[in-house]
Amino acid sequence: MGVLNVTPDSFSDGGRYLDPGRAVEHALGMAAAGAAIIDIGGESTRPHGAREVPAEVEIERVAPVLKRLKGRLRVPISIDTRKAAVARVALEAGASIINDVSALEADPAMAPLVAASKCAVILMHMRGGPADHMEFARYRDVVGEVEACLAARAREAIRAGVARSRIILDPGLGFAKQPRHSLRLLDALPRLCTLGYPILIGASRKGFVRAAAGRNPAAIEFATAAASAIAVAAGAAIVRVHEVAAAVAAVKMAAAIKSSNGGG
Ligand code: PMM
Repeated sequence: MGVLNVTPDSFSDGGRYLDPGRAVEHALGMAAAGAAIIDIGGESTRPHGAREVPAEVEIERVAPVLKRLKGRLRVPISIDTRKAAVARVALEAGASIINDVSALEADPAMAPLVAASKCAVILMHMRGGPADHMEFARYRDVVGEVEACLAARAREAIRAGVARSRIILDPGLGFAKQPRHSLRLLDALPRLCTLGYPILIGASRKGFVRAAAGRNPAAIEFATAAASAIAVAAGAAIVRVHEVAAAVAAVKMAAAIKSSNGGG
């Protein structure tokens, strides 16, 4: 999954793709580089004080990009939003996945919309909101608590009418997580996979990657690719990244090693 942040203030690429022409070019470039999904977001959810934006502003940012991508992108589009009004516009404009970092909790209109539209949905684990989640980064058993919360959010979505087969779960690395929590969750990925849903991992350029690999931009990309390979080897179905070419190579390597089983 290639990330397209149409925002002025996202963590690593804020402001780069606010111009719809540049955003479209970047989406097409990521698809050409092998992205299987393009995730478009109009609200920054970076740690430490992301600003909340009204639905109209998010729509103003993402709608022109979706409109220009229509008929030009061969891969599914996911919309990274917590707001039903934004999701509705995106679905009408061709998106087929809703990536909700609040796991359908932020907007009561979201679950009925997902249920009625038959799109896929990504339910991500977070505590608090994008502006204050780091205040809640305290756990006794981070893996057990995240696992229980994701299972509960999935049950809630199913109760609201969302088909089980359309649900993807995400432990939300970096969201209400200290670096050690994100690392622990990545290490425990096989256990999260036993929940029985496809798992998405978003490690790209996050603080825990920087903490492990240093702040050099090249080192951050190499470490992100390593995290993507390890995530896929441990069972992740989707990795959400900014640098698609590196992730595709890393994922292909992990898949090749996995499929060698039985090769003699
Ligand atoms: N991370 C960010 C934004 N949206 N969505 C999902 N499902 N999982 C993530 O890990 C995730 C996300 C923040 O990263 P960015 O600001 O660099 O896009």
